[in-house]
Amino acid sequence: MTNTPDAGAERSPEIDERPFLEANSTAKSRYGRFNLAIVGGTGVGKSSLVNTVFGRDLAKVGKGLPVTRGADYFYDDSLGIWDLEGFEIGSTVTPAESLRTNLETIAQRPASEQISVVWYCVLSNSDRLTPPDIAMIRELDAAGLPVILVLTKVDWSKNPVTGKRSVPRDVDEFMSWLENPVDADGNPIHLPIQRVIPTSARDKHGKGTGHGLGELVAETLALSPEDEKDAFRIAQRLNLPWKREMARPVVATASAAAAAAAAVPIPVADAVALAPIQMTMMGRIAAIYDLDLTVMMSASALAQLGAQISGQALARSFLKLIPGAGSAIGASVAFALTAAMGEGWIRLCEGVHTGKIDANKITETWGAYAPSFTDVIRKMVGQRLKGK
Ligand SMILES: Nc1nc2c(ncn2[C@@H]2O[C@H](COP(=O)(O)OP(=O)(O)O)[C@@H](O)[C@H]2O)c(=O)[nH]1
Ligand SMILES: [Mg+2]
Repeated sequence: MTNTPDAGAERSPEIDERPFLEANSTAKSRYGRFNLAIVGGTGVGKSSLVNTVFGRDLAKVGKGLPVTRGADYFYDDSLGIWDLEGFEIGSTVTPAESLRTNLETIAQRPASEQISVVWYCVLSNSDRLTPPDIAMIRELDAAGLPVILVLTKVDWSKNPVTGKRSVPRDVDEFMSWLENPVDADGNPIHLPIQRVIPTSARDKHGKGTGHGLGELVAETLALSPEDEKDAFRIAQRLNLPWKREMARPVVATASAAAAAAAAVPIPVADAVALAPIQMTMMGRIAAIYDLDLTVMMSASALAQLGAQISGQALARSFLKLIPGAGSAIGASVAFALTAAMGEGWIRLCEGVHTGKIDANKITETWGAYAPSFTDVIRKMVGQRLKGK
């Protein structure tokens, strides 16, 4: 393994990237994959919705598996999409019968491919559900699947004074009908859906990020089985606070571990002793942000990054800030160093995740996050000195 020596360091620290890689793959397999089924006719906007919520076009970048007629499975590490066809022109079986057969086939697939939630997509400017729609929704319910009825391509209007967004009148009427569905004779219709959510994946000019999607992801999370919620939080790309909430405890755990490792103060020259703890933390956080850094960065780049963040030069510069710290890293400095590193790494991962930072430039960009460490350290040390 080669490292570029840090300026001012007597020897370049040897950082092992394996703890990062191991923690990353362990976290990935522990969180698993979230599987969504999406049903609806061609052109209703299914792909646009999936691409906006999950930030990727699985049909293009994922692996595909045409399982059976009318049921395609696209997947990557954290996300699986079952694309279930609505109607099939010229078919001898009804759409509901074909859907039931497909659901039976899916039930035979591995556990990692089982559907958690269904988005049943209907154009928002329809006036009601068709009998085949209703029959299909009943099939999904009979299979024990929670169904969100997603109204697509809503043409929102915005109140110029209040800025409040509202749906057109016809969509409003459709939504009222869905809340209390009745047939032409006024008899109630059994429609087993959990929620109706009006959405748009883009504005009418084909731009923007859409509306109603925050509610859609919140409801999808609420309906997901408990042990799949983290997988969904990871797979989706709209709600960053969810990811931050998952990442913070990882930082807390690593900081506590670093403090314990430095219970007997570590000489600065041995600051790399904390590196495995910090690399593990970084690997886990990268999994939460669904970043495949092992693909994006070479192992040596990863090791170099580790050297940058865990290196002696950095530890030494921190120690300079701390009056009377001497030349050894004690528990509280190790804690602060790791916590600050974790916060910086979270922000960096967010940047890559949202596309603001080029993944190929992480090693260079990281430096820009380092100054914020000194602020964090100063604050923490300030608190510690005050506490004495
Ligand atoms: N105005 C508007 N057009 C949309 C919206 N979502 C998708 N579209 C357009 O509708 C067409 C079909 O969308 P697509 O996602 O491919 O539908 P799919 O066949 O159900 O996967 C495309 O031309 C999209 O650009 C939306 O929310 N508003
Ligand atoms: Mg499509």
